[in-house]
Amino acid sequence: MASTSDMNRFWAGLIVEELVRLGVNAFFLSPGSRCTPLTLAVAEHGAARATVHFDERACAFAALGFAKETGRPAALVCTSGTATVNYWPAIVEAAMSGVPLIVLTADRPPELQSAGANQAIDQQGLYGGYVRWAFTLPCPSLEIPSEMVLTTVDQAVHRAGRSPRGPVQLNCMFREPLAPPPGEEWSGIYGESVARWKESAIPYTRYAPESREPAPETVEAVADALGECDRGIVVLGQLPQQTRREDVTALFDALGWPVFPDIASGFRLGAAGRNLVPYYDALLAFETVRPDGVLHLGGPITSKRLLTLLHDYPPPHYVMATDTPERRDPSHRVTLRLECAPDAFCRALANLDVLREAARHRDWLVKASAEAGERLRAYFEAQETLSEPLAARHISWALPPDGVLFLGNSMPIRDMDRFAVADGPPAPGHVNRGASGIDGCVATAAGLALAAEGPVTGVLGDLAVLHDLNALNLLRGLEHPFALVVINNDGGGIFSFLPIAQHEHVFEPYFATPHGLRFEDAARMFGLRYVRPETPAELSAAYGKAIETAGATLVEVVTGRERNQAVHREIEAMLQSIPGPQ
Ligand SMILES: Cc1ncc(C[n+]2csc(CCOP(=O)(O)OP(=O)(O)O)c2C)c(N)n1
Ligand SMILES: [Mg+2]
Repeated sequence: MASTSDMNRFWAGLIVEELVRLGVNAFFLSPGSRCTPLTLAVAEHGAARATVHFDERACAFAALGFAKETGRPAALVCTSGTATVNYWPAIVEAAMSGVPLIVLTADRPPELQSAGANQAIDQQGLYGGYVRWAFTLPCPSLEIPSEMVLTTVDQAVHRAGRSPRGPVQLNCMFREPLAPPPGEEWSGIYGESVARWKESAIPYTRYAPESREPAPETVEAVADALGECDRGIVVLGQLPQQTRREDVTALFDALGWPVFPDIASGFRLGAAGRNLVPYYDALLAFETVRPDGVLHLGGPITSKRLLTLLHDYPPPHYVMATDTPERRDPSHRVTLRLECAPDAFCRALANLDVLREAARHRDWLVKASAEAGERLRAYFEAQETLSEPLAARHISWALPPDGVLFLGNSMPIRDMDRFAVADGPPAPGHVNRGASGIDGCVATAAGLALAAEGPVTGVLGDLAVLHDLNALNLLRGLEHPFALVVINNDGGGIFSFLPIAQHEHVFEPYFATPHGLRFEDAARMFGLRYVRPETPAELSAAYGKAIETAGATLVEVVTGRERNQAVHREIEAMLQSIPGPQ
């Protein structure tokens, strides 16, 4: 007879080993008792890589960041009760931005459900429509064939990784005793079929990869639609991590249309390519920009102005190719939709020679964007005080060549999108734009850093950092340099740009929410280096040093919300006078 703790150990071992065989070897765990069998299985697995953080909310965001950077699912392990609910925000973000996660929630056995047992909540279906699949594994038992555990893990990883990618929940019930008694010999594994699996090194059920190629007739339909356009544009949203950049660039060249690259596309920073229009946002007021055709590749775009333009002037042809089936069309403008890998689509379309060049339109856009870049360069060079656009500009220029960037929601992503240099080093701009929360940003950046091969820069607002303060703990002991640039404008600077800013009686206390805090003591508490530059030259030196020194540095850039608004207005006015097309 196998003991309960033996069976717990057996099933947890099957789960972890099968995950590792499927390439899911990064585990993010939080301490707790009910998950003991899973925690032990991870801790004792030679190929499992464990990150432990006490706060499940931040731990889940770290897993999200890790999965973003690697393109592979990361696994989460937590105990039962409210611990599981703390995963919610990251699960929502992962679902909405298509990031695969395997969420292992430990649960109490059926006899302790709805019976007033301690730390027992209803965890089945907890995450509702935000998981691609949810399954409750019953308490480990010899009555149940153990290969069921393996096919469950195989199915979970398949559902997390197939389109639409996202999180899955395996709710794992365990009965006490959870840990083996000290000194107890483990009887090994049970079941003939599983013994065969144990001898091999491959997953029990292998799923054949799904096709990511678009159907040829659909590509022809796209070519027909786009062939009718005189003023087409390519809009580049966030592209999947595994996208082959050269295929996308080959399409730009073949198509000859102007390309508007979002900051998250991987083409905005280090924007090399003859058709790229990095400063398109500054040019959207010109009538000539109203496109009659849009080819949108990848995820959503940050530019509010571009969204408004496409809403106000519906293009007759709007083709969107992304690797999810979801409707990503808030203005309801898409006329032809392809679910496929954007690079596969680019390869297929580049081979069809039926597209009409939009040369005049493009040439002006490319020229005007270069003019905008020149004006921004001159403007920022003359600045002697720190500002938020200047910080974005500076970091985009000083990023290390192999660097990874994470941008917090609110102003950091917007400022980088609009003001970053185009001819600096290329870097993928990671963002949490699925649900655009200001939560979990430090942890997401930490997760990226745990996966990245080189230095990581996070640019975050002060409220975002305060919201996720305990995630600073995840930055301790990082191997590579990590620069956490905190733009401290004493509250939510973005709200100054909204009409509510005119309502003085409520604005400061209810919206801007100033706190008067500085981050030096927080950095000290978590053992991070700290620096607070006062001038552009000091920022340059401080960031340069931070990004070259192993471990984390918190770089606090103190700005003011009022001045920030004034700087934005000044830049706006300067860019508005760019001459239109002749
Ligand atoms: C979890 C969450 N709560 C609230 C919001 C609403 N919100 C959007 S921006 C913002 C202010 C962010 O302030 P900060 O991080 O300092 O950035 P800043 O606006 O100053 O650039 C808030 C509260 C949100 N997006 N997510
Ligand atoms: Mg702020």
